[in-house]
Amino acid sequence: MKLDRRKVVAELLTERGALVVVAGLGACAWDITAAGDTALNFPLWGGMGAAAMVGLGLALAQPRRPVLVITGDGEMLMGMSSLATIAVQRPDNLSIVVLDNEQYGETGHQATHTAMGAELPAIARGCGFDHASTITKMGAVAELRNTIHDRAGLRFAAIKITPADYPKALPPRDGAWLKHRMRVALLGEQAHA
Ligand SMILES: Cc1ncc(C[n+]2csc(CCOP(=O)(O)OP(=O)(O)O)c2C)c(N)n1
Ligand SMILES: [Mg+2]
Repeated sequence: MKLDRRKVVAELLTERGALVVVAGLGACAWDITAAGDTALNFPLWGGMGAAAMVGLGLALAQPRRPVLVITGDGEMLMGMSSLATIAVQRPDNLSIVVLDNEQYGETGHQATHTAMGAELPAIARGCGFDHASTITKMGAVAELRNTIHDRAGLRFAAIKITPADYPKALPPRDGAWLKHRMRVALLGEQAHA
């Protein structure tokens, strides 16, 4: 079954506590903002292909916090080689979730390679991820949310979603401001040093 992206993200971000969230550009950034903008959100406004690597940096810098990257299939395909680097670093507090609508939804619903046989979880597994799955049920999303918080190892999941568009929930737009907001939330006074 294909799931609803806003319900999936709301479930993943339930009682999120210390969870740090990076969102890939476009719809994923609007999704995490619709679930509630906080200082521990880092929505990318550009940098297509960079979301997983931003997540890796945060996970290595903040090893006691769970870090979750939520991105699109198009964005992940563009940054695919980052999966190899992440699997080599193997932070146990990082989870990468792809909201896979098999399209470049934001730019007009052009089909991506996941519509034509490319399997991102198989690619993640091939890079060395211990946990990589395809999710098609909300129950599995709830289980995934719990494992993310347990920091139970590096994991990858592709969640199959419908291609529905939602009204944009726009996060703050200034990247430097967003970065500083998160640094203050994570580091307190040290953020000014
Ligand atoms: C380098 C670069 N190429 C292309 C774009 C245009 N662009 C913005 S969002 C997007 C599609 C993203 O698709 P996906 O990650 O699958 O997210 P969806 O909208 O389907 O949820 C594209 C092609 C861009 N912003 N930057
Ligand atoms: Mg997509």
